[in-house]
Amino acid sequence: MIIATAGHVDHGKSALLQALTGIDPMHLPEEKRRGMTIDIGFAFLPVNEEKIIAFVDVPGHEKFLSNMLVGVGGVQHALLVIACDDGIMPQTREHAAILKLLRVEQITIALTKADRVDLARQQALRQEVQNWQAALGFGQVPMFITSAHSGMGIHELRQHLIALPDTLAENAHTRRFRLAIDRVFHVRGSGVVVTGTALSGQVNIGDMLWLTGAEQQVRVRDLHAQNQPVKKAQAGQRVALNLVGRLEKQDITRGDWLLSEKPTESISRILVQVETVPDVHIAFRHWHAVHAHHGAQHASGHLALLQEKRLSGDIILAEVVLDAPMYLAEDDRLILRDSGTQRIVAGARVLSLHPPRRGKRQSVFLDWLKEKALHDGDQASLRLLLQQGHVALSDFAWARQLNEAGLRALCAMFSDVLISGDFAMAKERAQQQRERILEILAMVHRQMPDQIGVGRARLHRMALPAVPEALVFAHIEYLLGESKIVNNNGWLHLPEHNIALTEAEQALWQRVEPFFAKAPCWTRDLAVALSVPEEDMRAFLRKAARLGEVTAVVRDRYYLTKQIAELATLVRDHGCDHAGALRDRLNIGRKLAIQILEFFDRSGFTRRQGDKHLLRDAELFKIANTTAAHGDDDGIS
Ligand SMILES: Nc1nc2c(ncn2[C@@H]2O[C@H](COP(=O)(O)OP(=O)(O)O)[C@@H](O)[C@H]2O)c(=O)[nH]1
Ligand SMILES: [Mg+2]
Repeated sequence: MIIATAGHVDHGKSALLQALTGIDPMHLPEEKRRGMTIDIGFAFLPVNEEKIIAFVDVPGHEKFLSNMLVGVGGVQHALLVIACDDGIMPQTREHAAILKLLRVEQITIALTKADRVDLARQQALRQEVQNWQAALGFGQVPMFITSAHSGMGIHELRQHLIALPDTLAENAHTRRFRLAIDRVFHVRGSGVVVTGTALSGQVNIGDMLWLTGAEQQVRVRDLHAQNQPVKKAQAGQRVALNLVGRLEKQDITRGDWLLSEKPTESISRILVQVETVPDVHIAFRHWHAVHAHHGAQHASGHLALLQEKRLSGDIILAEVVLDAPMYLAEDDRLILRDSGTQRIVAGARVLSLHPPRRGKRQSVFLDWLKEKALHDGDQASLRLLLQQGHVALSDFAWARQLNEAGLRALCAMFSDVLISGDFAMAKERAQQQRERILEILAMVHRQMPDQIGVGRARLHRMALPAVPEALVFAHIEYLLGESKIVNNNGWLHLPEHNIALTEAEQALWQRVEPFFAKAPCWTRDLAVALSVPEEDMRAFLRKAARLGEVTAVVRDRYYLTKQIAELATLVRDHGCDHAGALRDRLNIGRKLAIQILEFFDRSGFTRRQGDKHLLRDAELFKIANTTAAHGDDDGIS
């Protein structure tokens, strides 16, 4: 557990920590000389074998507000310090606002320097502070009257802090590891050591992590948590990591992050809910130049308001456009400072890492975003995304920093959701999409009654072009399994759309098939050779084509469909992608080689570029297995 101090300068934060722990958190020579906290400091309180409380001491002086923000980033508890003689001062208000905006809900208030005032003043201040904090909406806040000099209240306060529950334990098992680096050292014999607050997940010796800034993979050689050597550290602890990589101390700075893995994209635009507190004077405007603080990191940027008037319930939706990437997850809290005055203007809760390119100010989207603002947690986030359509689970899990176990547990709570590979979608929507596939197939059959059906890639494009292919293919598999559709050599059709050869046609097929052994056949040649009227042969071959037995490379010139698959293999695997190569390989005429390649172009298997026919959809014409794909067959019958 980590507890950060907060409060106005000189109100006795550092002295209180020293009284509680016996450790002076001020470590810089300049701090000792000036008697004032400048940077964050640390003190540890061992409670028992398992439990050590880490204290982060922050500076109260307004000049060092950035350091204060680093200190309170990612902590669960705060100890707000107010001196009995001074009472509530500007940084008392500012720090309390920050804790509120960062959602540090569990706070304890210490009224310090009680030895300097009389009992009446202590009680009056207690009442004043009670009213003030209640107005801020902190709820039940335990309050202690203390003196670091006389020792008054120190024992009681210490016992209270020791008994505080650790709220991050579950998070350690369901989230990915994230640590905000606030200090970097070079340790002789060990190399680079970084320290920081672990926001989520857990880390073990030997783990590989992604180091932002230096942009490289690093290995954890050694670990300390709460100032003790450990094999494993987790969320809610102060962690020191000895890192192995191609790096020097100067490659790392405060504000860099250690992440479970390399982010797939860099985030510099986010949608947020702007949050305010009654105590802070807010005067932000559209495109307000701001400084955004998150963890130990900060970046400049602008606040773009998404609507003219505030939505009901005082929800303010905005886009934060950052000048440098930040490493954010949904529901993370940012503190926004005015770039000019440096004062806090607001907090921002991350609603989405992916602002849509268009339509983000349209009411449909704003209504959706507002709904998102009204709820939090993984379940609501997934539910709202499912409302919009399919969800790529890997992206979703990253945005919420869920690990595999966390994602699995979450998905298990959704009984009405279909999971297919990386995608999730509401079963109801999946059902609609499957019905759409069946409708499109029926339409195809109506429009092209002499075609056996369509290949699955084409069916995807016709029925649900905006849905990922993998998801549509999964629908098709499902429908095949339910016998709602039939697969004939890769051609998909409805069961009732069945065309079979008559007995006479089957007999004719026995005589026709051997002619294909050496070469493709023209309709007329087969008609002559077998003494069948040419029109009858043409009709017969078209029917055989619909059944998937033969395929025309040009009108009236057929290959066996399995021969086409072999030709496709030559192009796919042996690079016979120009007419000369194919001609030489097969020892055929140049004209036929061109016909074949042009057929492949039309099918969508290849794409012509100059003399070459480059592979476009390598999966086509793999008809060995039952759900093989077929390309477009336009223009040939
Ligand atoms: N009389 C009295 N003085 C205190 C007490 N706690 C702190 N001080 C003094 O107040 C000054 C500021 O204390 P410090 O802990 O540095 O305040 P911080 O800026 O909030 O960390 C120092 O001179 C302390 O000696 C206390 O309980 N009683
Ligand atoms: Mg101090």
